[in-house]
Amino acid sequence: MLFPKDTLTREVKDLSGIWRFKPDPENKGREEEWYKAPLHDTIPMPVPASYNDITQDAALRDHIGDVWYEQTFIAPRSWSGDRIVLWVGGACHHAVVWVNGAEAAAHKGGFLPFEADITELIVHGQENRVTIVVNNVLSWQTLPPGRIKTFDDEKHPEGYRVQEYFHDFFNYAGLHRPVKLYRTSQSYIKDITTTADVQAGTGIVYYTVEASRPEGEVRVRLLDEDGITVATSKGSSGTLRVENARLWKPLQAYLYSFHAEVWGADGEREDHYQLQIGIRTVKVEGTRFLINGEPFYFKGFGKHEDSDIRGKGVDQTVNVKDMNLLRWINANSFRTSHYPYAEELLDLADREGIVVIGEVPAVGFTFFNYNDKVYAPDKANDETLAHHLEVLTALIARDKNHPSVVMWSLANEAANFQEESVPYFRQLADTARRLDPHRPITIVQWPLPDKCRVSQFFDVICVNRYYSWYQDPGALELVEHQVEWELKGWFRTFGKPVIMSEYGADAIAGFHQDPPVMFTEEYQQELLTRYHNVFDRLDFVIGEHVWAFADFATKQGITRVGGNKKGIFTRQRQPKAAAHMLRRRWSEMGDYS
Ligand code: GCB
Repeated sequence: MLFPKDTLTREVKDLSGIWRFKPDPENKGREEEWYKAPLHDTIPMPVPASYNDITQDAALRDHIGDVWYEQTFIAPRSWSGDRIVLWVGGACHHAVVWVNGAEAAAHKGGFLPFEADITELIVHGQENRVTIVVNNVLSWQTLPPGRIKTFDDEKHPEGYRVQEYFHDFFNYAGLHRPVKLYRTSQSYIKDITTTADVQAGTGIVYYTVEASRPEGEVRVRLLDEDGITVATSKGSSGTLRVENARLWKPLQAYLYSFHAEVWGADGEREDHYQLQIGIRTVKVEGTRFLINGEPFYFKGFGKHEDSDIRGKGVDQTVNVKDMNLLRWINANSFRTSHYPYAEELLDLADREGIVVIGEVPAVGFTFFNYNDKVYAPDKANDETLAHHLEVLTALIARDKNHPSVVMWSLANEAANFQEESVPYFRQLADTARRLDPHRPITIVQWPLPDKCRVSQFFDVICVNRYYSWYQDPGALELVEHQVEWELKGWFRTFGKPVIMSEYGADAIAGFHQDPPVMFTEEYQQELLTRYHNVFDRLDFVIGEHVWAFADFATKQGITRVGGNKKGIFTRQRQPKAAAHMLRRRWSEMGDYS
């Protein structure tokens, strides 16, 4: 599926803005067919945004179940005869879409787009109605997982229930990404796949263009940043050669425009689509992560899509600010913890040369108890695996052409110390390699190396660990000993390069104490510094991603005071003391290592 774009043949109408919104606390809307007629008693709701923090109503913030969105649009008369598609960038977590009362699409999974051909459902030159029901319930068969807990005791009112989930970030919900309408001709480009190689300075781009009408003639052009055509080709798959190619490099991005067109026998251009691509290679060799054959050291963060008021709603203002902060702090990378981020952010990362590890929303498949089986028929079962595979496939399909994305992360902190997880992750790893043989894969670890049963399937070991925080809280003097012991254990056991993909401490901006104590800015800075001392003496460590980029909202609980405060920036994107330390360190380390 291609991101909706204006091109020489396509036109996009963005339906973002204020939608009519109605919570459905009794979950009766589907049965009463609320989509059949305009919704009544609605409140205004911005799209894209999470609905949770928009009103003053705690019941809406903590709502479990369906909410309804409605918008009207005019399909221009000039579009009649064309193929009209409705694209939903992300509906957290399940959605059904109706157009003028007829079902157009149903989708499970909150972090990836879906679309529907609605050509037959709309009336041109008149108002059309789109209704979307969005449901936020998490179960063992969703990514991320969760479960509804109902109380059957006298202490709770009858029917009282809560949504439990096993990750800390708040379960924001709603239409988090734009909703767009676009038109193509009836003969159109369905998908484009590009991969690149470099041979003695010549850039080689292999491409495949999948057209809806196989007899259409496919023509392809590659333009440099000055708009000069550097290579052309014909046919639905082929090779483009670029002499003296400018490579896409970390923090020094160079993007070529890849243009694909489908032409009809009558000499008419039927469809045109363009992609920004980079010529670069990625490979793991021994203990090195090579980008264009040069060792790359990951400096950066685990992030979240999270900001005040809009929750997980895409906001390009926040996205550009975040990119600027990454450059300011001399970071070169981030992980899309713990779910695929909006493609709008990946476009910025492509442009800025920020390296990305793309993660599937498989977070929380663990209990911190070795004996409680997670990969079991009543929890993460065959249906869960099928969905996990489906989401992985959709993620690779969406992001495969982004030069910034260099590795796939298939899960965060799964119970892969359990024997039953082995076939589960073997299948996922095999699938990722088959779908994308060009990018390394990883899984982000929680168990210790001697307990992990799946790292043999992956190229890079990513480790999350919170010494002197969740373990031995306050004991900064233990950090170096423990980090070194563990990281050496990973290398000894699997012989693969290691990224510390999470480490950190909560710091409440403005809290100070020396000698450092937990929750102060001094403690956060001191803890990170001690981790760094270890990384600097271990050759097989190829990266450090601090947890987290910015403070973020969490579910309420006794370990969180107004959210997770492990951010190096506050939620409002202001630096804590550790930001200045990281900025110095990462500047001194240079661009690559
Ligand atoms: C983790 C998780 C991350 C949490 C973090 C924490 O291991 O991967 O999602 O936010 O710990 O701060 O507890």
